[in-house]
Amino acid sequence: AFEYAPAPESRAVVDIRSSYGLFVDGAFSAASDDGSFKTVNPATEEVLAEVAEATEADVDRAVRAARRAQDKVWGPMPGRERAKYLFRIARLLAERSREFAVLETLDNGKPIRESRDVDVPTAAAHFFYYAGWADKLEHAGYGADPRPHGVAAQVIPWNFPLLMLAWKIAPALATGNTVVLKPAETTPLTALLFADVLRQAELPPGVVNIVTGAGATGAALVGHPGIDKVAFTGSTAVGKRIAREIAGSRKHATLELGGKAANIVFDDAPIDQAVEGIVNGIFFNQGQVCCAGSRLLVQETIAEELVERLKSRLGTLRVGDPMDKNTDVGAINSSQQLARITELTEAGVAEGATRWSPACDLPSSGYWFAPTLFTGVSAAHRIAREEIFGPVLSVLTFRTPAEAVAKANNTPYGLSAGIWTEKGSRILWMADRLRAGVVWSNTFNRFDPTSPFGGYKESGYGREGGRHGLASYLIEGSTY
Ligand code: TXE
Repeated sequence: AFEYAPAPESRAVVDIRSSYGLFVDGAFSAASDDGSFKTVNPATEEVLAEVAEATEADVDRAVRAARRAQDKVWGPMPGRERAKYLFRIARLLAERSREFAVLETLDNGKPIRESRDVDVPTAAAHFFYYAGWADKLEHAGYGADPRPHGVAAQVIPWNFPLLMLAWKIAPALATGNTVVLKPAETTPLTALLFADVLRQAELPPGVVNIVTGAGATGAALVGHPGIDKVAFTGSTAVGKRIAREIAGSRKHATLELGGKAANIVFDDAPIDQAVEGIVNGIFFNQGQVCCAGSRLLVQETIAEELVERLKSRLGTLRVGDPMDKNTDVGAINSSQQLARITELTEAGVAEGATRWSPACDLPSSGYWFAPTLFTGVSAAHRIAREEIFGPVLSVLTFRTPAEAVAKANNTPYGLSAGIWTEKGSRILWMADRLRAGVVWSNTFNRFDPTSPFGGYKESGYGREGGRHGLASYLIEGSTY
């Protein structure tokens, strides 16, 4: 069901309306003050659509609808009935995957190959996976009849708009919660197409509500007294603000925040495979990935050779039109994000690191950043410490496994890490000592609905995915 002919030549594949409303209580409507904002194609700066900007009154209406639906319909519904809806949603996502892939690429700027092969199928896989849990919650490990929190506020970012929606909505619905979700302001369109899927699936009104808008809408939602549980993915700065705001309230929260992952390559690593893994680790989705392998830690003995190999591989990356199925690196999502990447890379040069990019012609309109490699990076440099969230790799070296661990852990973040070596015992030794929620070995950026994902330290708390992902939506499973 996930296969379809690639090469969607144009946006004719998906019907993009000129304006979109909020999705509340099963219907689309304008904002209470008729306010709206524009969403653009970051590859062209062309306006794709005008989208309603939810006010506090709209958020209130959405939370009330979610509460009614939880009390009257979704909460009392047996798990096996909820499962039917989730399976239906999963099937519809798979059937309409081409529309979703094209719309995601137009609104986000990511290569169509990624939205087609990763974002959309993995989103559908999450609904299939959690559909399977809905009637088996007694096996989740939280007692015979675990209870949902009630109404969940879910705020998501722009880097994986549909996939983050699936990570949030699927476990919430499987456990009997209802939802008010706010997509990011630069990528609202696949969430609104998803609302159409919900209507097709005949999900009862109010079970999922989608309020579009910027940070103020998110703040109104998270702060609403009718919310029982908050799930946030985004910047560490906003995550901390949310944690402060709900401290002392009855709300539970999970926060999935930034990262600065180390991708650690030992001298016995299968080098060709490692080069591909490093490239995938930092250039997948233009590096706009919380778990991106943005710090390459390479063993000193092979550093020179690996950097040379990386440079020649970077020279073959195709940067440009995200709708071209051969494109490897697409557009940066917004002008703000481009400005942030530019500022941090300029700081890298100013602080003394050596910058290198392959020759590539970037389109004249849209938001673009060439794949970039920094050598001569020290741990004190901003490019080694701060999340850049762009196609920028900083190379550092180490001599011993213990030094690799120390350098990898020398960050306020702790979301993910990668290890490349032929030695199984070394993988286990390292994984035990790395302060990261996810550790990949001889691969990177693999996502699977059965595996928990989440951070240590300033990367947040709580886990999404797998059986662990049910916990934060159940009273008996929640510790936060
Ligand atoms: O994030 P924000 P931004 C990192 C990445 C990036 C930086 C800034 O380093 O460069 O954050 O990105 C909503 N109350 N990540 O500014 O603002 C907002 O509308 C409630 C890593 O885009 O955190 C959007 O829906 N919600 C990250 C969502 O929060 C608020 C993914 C994320 O936006 C709010 C994204 C408020 N006060 C950025 N203010 C990851 N973990 O993957 C904003 N929002």
